[in-house]
Amino acid sequence: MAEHESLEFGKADFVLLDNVSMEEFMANLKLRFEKGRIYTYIGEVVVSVNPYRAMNIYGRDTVEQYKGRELYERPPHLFAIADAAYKAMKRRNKDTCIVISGESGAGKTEASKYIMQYIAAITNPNQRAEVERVKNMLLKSNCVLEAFGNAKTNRNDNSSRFGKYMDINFDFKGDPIGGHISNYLLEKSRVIFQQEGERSFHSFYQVNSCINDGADFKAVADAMKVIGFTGDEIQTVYKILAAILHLGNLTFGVDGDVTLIENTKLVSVLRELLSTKEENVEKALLYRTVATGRDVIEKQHTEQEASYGRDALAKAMYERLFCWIVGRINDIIEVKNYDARVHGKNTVIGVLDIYGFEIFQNNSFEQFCINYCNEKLQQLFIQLVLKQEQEEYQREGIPWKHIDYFNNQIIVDLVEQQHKGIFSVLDEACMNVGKVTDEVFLQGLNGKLAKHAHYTSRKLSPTDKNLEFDRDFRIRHYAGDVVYSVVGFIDKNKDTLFQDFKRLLYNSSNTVLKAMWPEGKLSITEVTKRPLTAATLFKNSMISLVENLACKEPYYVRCIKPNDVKSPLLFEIERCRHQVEYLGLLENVRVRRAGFAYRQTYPRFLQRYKMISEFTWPNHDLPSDREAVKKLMQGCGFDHDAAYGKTKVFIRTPRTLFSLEEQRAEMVQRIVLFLQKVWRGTI
Ligand code: AOV
Ligand code: MG
Repeated sequence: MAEHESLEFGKADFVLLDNVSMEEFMANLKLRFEKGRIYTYIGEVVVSVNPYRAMNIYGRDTVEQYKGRELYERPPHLFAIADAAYKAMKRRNKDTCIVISGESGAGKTEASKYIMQYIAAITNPNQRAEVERVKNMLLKSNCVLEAFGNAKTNRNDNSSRFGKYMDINFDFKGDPIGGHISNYLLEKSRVIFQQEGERSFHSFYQVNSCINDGADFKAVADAMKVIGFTGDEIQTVYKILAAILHLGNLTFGVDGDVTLIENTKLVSVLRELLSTKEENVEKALLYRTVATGRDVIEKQHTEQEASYGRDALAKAMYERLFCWIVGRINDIIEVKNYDARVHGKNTVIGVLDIYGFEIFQNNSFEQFCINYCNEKLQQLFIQLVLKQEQEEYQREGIPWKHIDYFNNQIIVDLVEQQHKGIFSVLDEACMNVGKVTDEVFLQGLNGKLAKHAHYTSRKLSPTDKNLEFDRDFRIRHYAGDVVYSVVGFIDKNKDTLFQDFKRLLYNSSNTVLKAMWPEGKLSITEVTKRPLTAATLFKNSMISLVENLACKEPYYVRCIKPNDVKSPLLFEIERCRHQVEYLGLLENVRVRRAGFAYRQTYPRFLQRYKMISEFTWPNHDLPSDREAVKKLMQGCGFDHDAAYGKTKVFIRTPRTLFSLEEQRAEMVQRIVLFLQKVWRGTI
């Protein structure tokens, strides 16, 4: 429990509620929000409510208050979680990760930045120049990635349109020496289309330097310089942005049976920006090269195909640019010349900040992927916090009354299962030799999933008012129902980009641009492999992300959005209750409350604490380590706070562990003094 807060701010840890009920949970959350206490614990999980106003709780003085402290010594804060992850990494050599979840606009990205700031602030006490440089680059990379990967949506003015997982590497001293960023599926369709009230990626407005965005332009360009992008590289980045903007203005027409570009002046501009030949630009926009058997022919686009190609090019250029930026940052920040034999284990803290669950007026393939990603993270939370925990008590023979929770594995399967899952049906529809349309895909879904409790469609539920159109299908997600329109799924999944564009850009005399398109090197007859679909790529990347997180010691931040109008004053109780429900927070409290904060195998426990008890120091003569630990705990008066499993001792409250640690430190000190005396011969 955080002791330094008076009760007028409510309970600092939901575990301390008198009754674990939704009413009490919500009353506490609301009270704390209204008193400006935006963080509350559930054990080691931080629940955060977006304050929608600047809070004076992230400064140097606050950092000092949390540095090196135990979690429950100070009021709940992100810094305490960051410190706990850092300590686990440093003291126990554990790779850790901080998983930040919550719906769009709940405060994940802000939280991830504060966590990184905290880690930067508490490390490198010796001010080593190299470490300072790395820290600076890690912090600056956020600014660049946000400019290119975030956009205003109807849910959040600075919404992440890509998923980000950042590993920070530490040396044996606990100082950051590098990092690595993994990015997940950028919502590139935003380049060519935005829903009403939304914008494209921030970067476009920054090059155009319209209101407010001019200063950001300078900040981003400066950040790129600091990170180590060359002048040529930065210039190319802005040329590509300009080229994409011009592509957006390019229109096609027809003259007889010839497709042509209406505003040909733009072709010269594009040639200039992309350092290619003018005729090649025009040709790539109007024709595609196809191999028929041994022959290679040039086939003219219809007007519609040309427009499709133009849009695909704009999206692909932006996506490549984004991935290239991430790749360049990785080249620069990755750990070099680390020799584990000399430097000890290189450990990492991973920070995951991904796009949150979202429901828009119109939900398409992108929302489907984003929401699937949130299902995966919820499943990870369930596995690590609700399921494994309870299974371990049972395995160890600790008396335990099972706490029920909604397991969303069924929805994860609905999306990703082989053969039957939605992604499989989609891929199958894309491979169809005959007609490949969104409708065929929808028929496939209806055929395979008609009986699934979490799937329905207009065809299956014709009287359902929420399913307005024939193209609609609905998924009952863990966080709520979302109606998706099937329109565009096939195209977005196939993600076709004519080879001619790849060759065009590969043949650019701008070496930075050329490097983004290595496969343009292949001639038409050499391209044989069908590329993986967008859905398959995304699914694979999500599965490997979850595997990566699961092998680290996880820390959780669960973000809640208090209202939909970005108000610092409004705590919409129903809106919040819904989030508390689907995040499984009440179940989290129940498991935590009935459960144990700490566990350790008997031999390892003895190894660490045996010196604090006369029964176990230096060795015990009890029949088993289990008995010895029991005796030790009884002797210290902690027996009431412990349970003894088959192989492990479980300790309920962190405070007991803290006392054990204190006693151990005291004994170690005494033993050292004693040994020194022996050494000097004074005993
Ligand atoms: P998200 O990352 O969870 O949404 P953000 O972190 O971008 O949400 O937060 C949205 C906005 O809420 C920010 O731009 C701030 O204005 C405000 N905000 C959030 N946290 C704080 C805080 N601790 N203090 C002050 N203001 C805050 V999304 O990326 O859309 O899923 O996909
Ligand atoms: Mg975000």
